[in-house]
Amino acid sequence: MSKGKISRRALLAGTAAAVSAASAKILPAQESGTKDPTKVQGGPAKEVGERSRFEKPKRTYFSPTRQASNTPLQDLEGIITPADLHFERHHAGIPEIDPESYSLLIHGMVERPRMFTLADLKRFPAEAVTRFLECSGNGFRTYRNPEANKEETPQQVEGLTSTSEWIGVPLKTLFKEVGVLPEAKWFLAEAMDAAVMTRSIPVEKGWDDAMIAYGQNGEAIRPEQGYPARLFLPGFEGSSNVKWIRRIELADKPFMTREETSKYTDPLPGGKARQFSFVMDVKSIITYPAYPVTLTEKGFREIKGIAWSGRGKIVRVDISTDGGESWNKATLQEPVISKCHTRFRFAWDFNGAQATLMSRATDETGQTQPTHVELKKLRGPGTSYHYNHIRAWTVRQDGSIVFGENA
Ligand SMILES: Nc1nc2c(c(=O)[nH]1)N[C@H]1C(S)=C(S)[C@@H](COP(=O)(O)O)O[C@H]1N2
Ligand SMILES: [Mo]
Repeated sequence: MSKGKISRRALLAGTAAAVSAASAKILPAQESGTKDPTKVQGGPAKEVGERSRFEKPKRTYFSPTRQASNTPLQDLEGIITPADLHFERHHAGIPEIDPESYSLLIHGMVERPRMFTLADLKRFPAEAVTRFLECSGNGFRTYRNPEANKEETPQQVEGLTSTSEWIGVPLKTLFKEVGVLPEAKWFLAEAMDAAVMTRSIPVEKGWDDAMIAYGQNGEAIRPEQGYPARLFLPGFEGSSNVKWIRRIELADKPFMTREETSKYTDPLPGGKARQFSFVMDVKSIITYPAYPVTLTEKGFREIKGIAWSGRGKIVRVDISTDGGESWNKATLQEPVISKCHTRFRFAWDFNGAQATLMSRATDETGQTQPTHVELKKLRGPGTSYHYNHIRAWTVRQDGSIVFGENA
C-alpha cells in the first residue's frame, strides 16, 4: 500500500486496524518542530486546558460588525460542538450579567406569578438533552444566489448550526409551579440584552420539550449562548431561543413583536407571507470533501457530513456523486438522536472525472430535502430564512472543489 493511502476494503468495513496501519507512521521530530517526546519531560498539568498548538479551529464572521459567527463544521468530529466554537448570533452584542442579580419572572395568565433566581431554577430537577440549534437564516445566500459563492467552506455555507448538551429545568416544571391557566395559548419570552429580544411561542412547546437552560456541554452556559440562562426550544428556529431571558408572560394570543412581524416571516409567491415558521426542516451538508480541499490523488475517500431535522430523528441520508442522477444510502453514525446533528459517511472512489457530490436527508416524519428548483417553486425569490434544499459540491478533474452544481 502506498504512503497514506487507504484501501477500499478498510473504508467500506470501517475497520480501525486497517486504517491505523496505513497512518501509524510517526513523523521525524524535526519535521514538526518538536523534540522527540520519549526523550524530554512533558509539560505540566494546567488549571484550564487548551487545544494542541497544531489544531486551530476558528469561528468566522460574515461582517466586520460581528453580530454573528459561524462554526467550523469541517474541523469537527462527532456531534458535539465545543462551546467555544458554537455559532453566535446577537442583535445587540453579548451582555454581561451577574448571576447573583439574575431573575426570571413568569406572569400573565397564571395562578401564582413568581420571580425565580438562578439558585431557584437550579433547585428543580434538571434535564440534559443533546440538540442542535440553527439560525433560520443559515445558508440563505445559497438559495438566493448559488452562483456567487463558489469558493466557500462548509463553515461559510452552513455554519450557523451547532450541537450542545443543554442542561436546565424543563419549562413545564415552571409552568406547573406558577399554575399556567388553561386559557393561556401563547407565551412571550423577553431578554435582558440591549435588543430586549422578544418572541411569542405557542404554549404547547412549553408543555412539550422547552427548557430554561443554564448548562452547556458540562459547564455553565457561555455568555455568547445566553449566560446565565436562555430559553431552549429543541428544533425551533434559532431566533425564538431567547438568550439572557428575564420574563415570560402567558397570554391567549401572540404578542406580534418586531421579530415575528417585520422579521422572521417567509414571503411566498403571490404576495402572501407565512408567519411563525418555527420548526427547522430536515437538512444536511457534506463537510468533507469540500472547498478548500483539493484531492491530489485518485482513490477511495470517505464522504462525511452532518444531517439534522427539527421534527425528530434522521432516518436516512442518500448520497449522489453524479449531481442527483443516482443516489446511494450513506451509513449513519451512532448515536442518532432526535433534533440533533447526525453524522453520515459514504465510501467514494475519485477516479479523476468531474463529480458533483450531494447529500439528501430524510427524517422520521418522512420529510426529505427538496431540490433547489423544487423549493423555489414553493417559496419564490424568498428572503433570508428557512432554506433546506439539497446542497452540492463539484469536484473538478484536477481535484479542486467548489460549492454548487456543475461549477
Ligand atoms: N436575547 C437574545 N436572544 C437571542 C438573540 C439575540 O440577539 N438576543 N438572537 C437569536 C438568534 S437570531 C439566534 S440564531 C440564536 C443564536 O443562539 P447562539 O448565539 O447561542 O448560537 O439566539 C437567538 N436568541
Ligand atoms: Mo438567527
